Amino acid sequence: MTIKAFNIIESTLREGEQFAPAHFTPSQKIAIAEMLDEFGVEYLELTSPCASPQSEADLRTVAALPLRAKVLTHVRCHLDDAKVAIDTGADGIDVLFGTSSEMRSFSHGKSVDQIIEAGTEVVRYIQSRGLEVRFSSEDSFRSEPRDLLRVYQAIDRLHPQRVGLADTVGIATPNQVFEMVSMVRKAVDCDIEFHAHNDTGCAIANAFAALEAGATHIDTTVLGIGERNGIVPLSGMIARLLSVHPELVAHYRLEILPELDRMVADMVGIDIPFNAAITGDTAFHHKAGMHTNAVLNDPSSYEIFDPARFGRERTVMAGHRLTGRHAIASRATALGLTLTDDKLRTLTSEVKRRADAGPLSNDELDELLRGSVPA
Ligand code: HCA
Ligand code: CU
Repeated sequence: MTIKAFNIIESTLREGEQFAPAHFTPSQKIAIAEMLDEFGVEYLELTSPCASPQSEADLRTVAALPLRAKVLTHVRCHLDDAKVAIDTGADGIDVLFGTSSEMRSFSHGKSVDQIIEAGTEVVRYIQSRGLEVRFSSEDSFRSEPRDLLRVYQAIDRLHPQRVGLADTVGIATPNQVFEMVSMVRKAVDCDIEFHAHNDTGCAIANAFAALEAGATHIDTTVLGIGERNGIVPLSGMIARLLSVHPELVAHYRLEILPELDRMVADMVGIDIPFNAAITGDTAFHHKAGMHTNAVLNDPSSYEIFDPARFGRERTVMAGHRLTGRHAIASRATALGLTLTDDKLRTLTSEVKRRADAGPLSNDELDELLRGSVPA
């Protein structure tokens, strides 16, 4: 199925709060909500107001901000929780019920019929109060497909905005996600949300497979922060889509992704991971001679995105033993030096020889290049 349109449910303020070192202050939550809104996400999901008094206060504060994004909160599928959430100012409520045998035996001990009964009661209540509602099954990929379908179809008859599938333990493969979402797509009329954990590094691939199978909403967090090693990172999901369906992400303010990732990394006290798509430190760094030569000729040889789209710059490293003549020539030109071909070859060999003991700093390289040309 071609991906037509999709919505981001940005859960840094809910799943992201479940990241081990995360503890957002009220003003940090406001800053995150505002920057995500500026970026253009369609939804913000916030921690349950039942979690703590400050969580409820923060939900009310964020819900009252003049944002374009809709504000959701996330609660257990209990009427008591839904009642607390209903008049916080949130636009919608995401409810969650465990359907796997693991959850049914070790967590809440309910049968499929009881899940349907409780889900129906809560969904109807939220609808009667005029809010958007989503019903999600926790641990969907260790649930019996038969049970899942029964639950989703019963809930779909109530016409909620969405049902959600959650790979809570990060066990699913892209093919499994594709199959499961395709099956649900055929069984329900409402929209489908997908939530992917990253325990095996498949979160982005799984979310993409879900979209290809007809999911309409994807959960992300900034940097992918969340329970254990987190979920789908916003920048990575954008990169995945941008590379194949640029029209689907053209309306987002892509250039603020580096600032967004940096801000949240600082708040939770981590670095932006080196391998983060788009925002990782080395995402637009080129090193080996073969790469630098080609990139200096035409950046698209080794870059699928123009770094300028994200306010970033390409860097070509030259002072190391994997360097090549083009990288050295380019640095020389930047210094205003003109080198003959012979000189360039000798200098490149010299850099490689010296750099066998360790990379040259920029100053060391520049000194070597300047020294090679008579003043
Ligand atoms: C959890 C809940 C959840 C919920 C996902 C959803 C999960 O912390 O266990 O509501 O879609 O991963 O199942 O984050
Ligand atoms: Cu989760």
